[in-house]
Amino acid sequence: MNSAMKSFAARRARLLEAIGPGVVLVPSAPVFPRNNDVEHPYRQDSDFFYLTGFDEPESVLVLTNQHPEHRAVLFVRPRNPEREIWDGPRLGVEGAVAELGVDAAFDVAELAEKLPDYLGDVDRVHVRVGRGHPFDATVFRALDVVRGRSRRGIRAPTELVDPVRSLHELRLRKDTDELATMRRAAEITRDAHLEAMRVAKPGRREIEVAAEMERVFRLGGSERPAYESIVGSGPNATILHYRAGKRVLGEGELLLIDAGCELDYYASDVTRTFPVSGRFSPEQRALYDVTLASQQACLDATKPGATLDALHDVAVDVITRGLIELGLLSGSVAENVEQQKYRAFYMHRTSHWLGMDVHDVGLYYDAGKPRPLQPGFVLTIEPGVYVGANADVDPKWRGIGIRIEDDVVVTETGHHNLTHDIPKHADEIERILADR
Ligand SMILES: [Mn+2]
Repeated sequence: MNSAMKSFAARRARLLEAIGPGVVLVPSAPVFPRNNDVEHPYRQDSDFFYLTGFDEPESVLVLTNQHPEHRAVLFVRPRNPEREIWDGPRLGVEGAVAELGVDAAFDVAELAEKLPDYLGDVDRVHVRVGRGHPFDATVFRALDVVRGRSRRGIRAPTELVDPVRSLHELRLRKDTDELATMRRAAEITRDAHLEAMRVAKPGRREIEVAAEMERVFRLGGSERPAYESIVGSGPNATILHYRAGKRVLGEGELLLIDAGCELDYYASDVTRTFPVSGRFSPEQRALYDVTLASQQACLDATKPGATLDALHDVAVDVITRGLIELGLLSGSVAENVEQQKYRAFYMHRTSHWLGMDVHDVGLYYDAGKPRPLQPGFVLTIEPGVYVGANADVDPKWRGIGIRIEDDVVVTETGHHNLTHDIPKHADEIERILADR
């Protein structure tokens, strides 16, 4: 086995050890039709890739502690010279064993027939159902086949267990190889944001800026953006899930860019906001500095033992104070926080897990309590301030949207900011924009 194969095999072994007696079933991502004869670009399911390193569709991984010979079994598309002319090479059944290091592989056409054999006399099946994946129906049918064998003395599974406490717990803690990939993803994303600052001048369209960034992603080795890039100019910056449209960047406006590349199945997720004409207006600068101060306060508080709820409270506190000082909110900090008045301007959470999925897997709460951060967790810190076009404030503040987002690894002693070298201080941004 080469080193990549070994690391995937080690993950499978760790998962089997974590679950105890039982079987894990993980299907590949479905293929999604886009329109007539066209499919959406295929992207393997993160759980499946995490355990196999295999990017072909129509595959299923079976991991078992309860089979006499097999631990890891893959069902895959068989070799097919005719189809491979159209769709490209397939690893095939023999290739899956040789290249992926599993104990056995079968034609996926045999899945319905063979799957029940792996579920007999097994109590617990770890599988994520209920998300509309066609594999759900295959699992349910297989369970029913096993139940039909009860008269032969074969026991059918009685528990379906969501893998969030086993597989997703492993994924939540990034190892050194994963962190190295995330560091490289962050570097490509840094280069793309710097390119955006160079090209985003009044007169360019949002979508052109997105295209320039995605060019940097691909030239840097990234397969794809980690999510649809958000490039929102002027009032579009206050629309949280705006994408990138044909709007032309206007003099004096801010541009909010939330974009990150995916590299080798790991995401980066970064937001920067800057003035397209090169200088912040006094109102833009005031709200920008409030947002940056809240982000810095959150970073300072990021260490083992802290919780995402506590970080969010820090962000809310700094933003609320700032907005009171500037006159967008009135009254005391305590009453604004308690009555959630800040939500008129800051309506989303401050952090999410980051990893193979941009909103990565892993529990946020355990037994009702926000879970303490541990070394190896990776999260975003992304406070923002958004003053809608109709906000009940002095009109000079309206239409300003700001978010600042970094990707942070929790370390033994504190944290490491993977995206620390993407400029975010207002003076530094203005210097860079003056040089273009
Ligand atoms: Mn994010």
